[in-house]
Amino acid sequence: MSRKLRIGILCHPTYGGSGVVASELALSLADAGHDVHVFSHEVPPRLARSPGFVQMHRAQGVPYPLFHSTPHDLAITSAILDVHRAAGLDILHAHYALPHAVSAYLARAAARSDRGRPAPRIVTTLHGTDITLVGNESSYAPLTQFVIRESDAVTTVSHWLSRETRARFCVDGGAPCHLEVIPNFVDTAGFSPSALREPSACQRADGPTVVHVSNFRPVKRVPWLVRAFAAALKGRSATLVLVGDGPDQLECRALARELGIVEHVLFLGERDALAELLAPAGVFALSSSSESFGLSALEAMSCGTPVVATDVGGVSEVVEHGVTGLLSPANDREAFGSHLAELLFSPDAARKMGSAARESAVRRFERAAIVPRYEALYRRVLGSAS
Ligand code: GMT
Repeated sequence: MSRKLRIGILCHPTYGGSGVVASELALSLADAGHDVHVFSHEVPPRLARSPGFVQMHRAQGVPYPLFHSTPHDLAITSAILDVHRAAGLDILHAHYALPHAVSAYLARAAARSDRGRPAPRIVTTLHGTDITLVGNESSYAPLTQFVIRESDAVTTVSHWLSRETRARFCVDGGAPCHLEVIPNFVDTAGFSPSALREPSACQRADGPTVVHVSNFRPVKRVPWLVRAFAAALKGRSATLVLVGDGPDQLECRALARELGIVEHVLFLGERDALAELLAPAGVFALSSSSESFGLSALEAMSCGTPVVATDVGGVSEVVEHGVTGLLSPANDREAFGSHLAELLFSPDAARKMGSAARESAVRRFERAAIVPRYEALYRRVLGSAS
């Protein structure tokens, strides 16, 4: 039998996206019998709500007058070293290039100079804006490129993100980039059409519902979605259920008032009961200007809810146009609104696509099929000894 691994997972404690992938992976690896430690400056919400056998290291650092801001990434490096010296870590899995791949790189360098236990190997998973926005910013690009090349293995969550990474960071003839695509995954038992365990806002709402879940950052274009939804209504009864919070939330509230659709838009804020909100929804909407994968769309599909989305980034690797949802060009708000109306007001078509969406989530993105690919990658970078 293969020996159990000691794995450190570094992540942002985000409510969605990379924080969810990292937490679900940590919990799944612990279930498989590995020793798993999560390093972050807060407990990621998806981990917080689980009783799973994962050790959490909350590393925030200490403010000091000389520091412009508190360097929590250095505190994470120190916490990793502490665990490594006491118990040994085989793998450091950094989610989102900056700052985590840098923290992992420093910890590996320090562990090498310790000359005690073998230093851990680094696996970096790129999620999206760590390449397209943050990594592309000139103040961070050279460091992003360095850590990609210094990682023992790098994964991307979609083929699209792999191509973007190659085009931006692997073109100058330096050390080769070893990129592997491992798509995001979903727990299809938890996110299921029968997830409704308690009454949900989607059932109380007026008419069929469109659900959107995000952090309301500009890249998600929630105000654009509110406008598209208003156009789809045409005097009919339906509700847009907005889950999550972030910078554009106030603008969306003002816009709903301006467009005269306040009665048709619900703001639920951040919620843990996502499956319960997604399962009874008529449609899930993803209106981003860029999206490397679209994990929230996959969670909706797994609940049997069809998706209306913009055809950007890696979204078409998740949602199949005309089968599991409807895609439109990023700037075609009219088409997006028509797609919303088509699924909201033709329940038979929506149900058919919802069933296909569930089938696709189970067949292509089931957690039990994807997590072993990370385990196999860890063992590969550790060499045959493990
Ligand atoms: O890159 C981000 O915007 C943040 C990131 C996150 O940490 O929430 O989201 C990205 O990673 C998710 C998980 O892999 C993907 O499902 C999202 O598509 C991706 N977001 C973008 O590309 C905008």
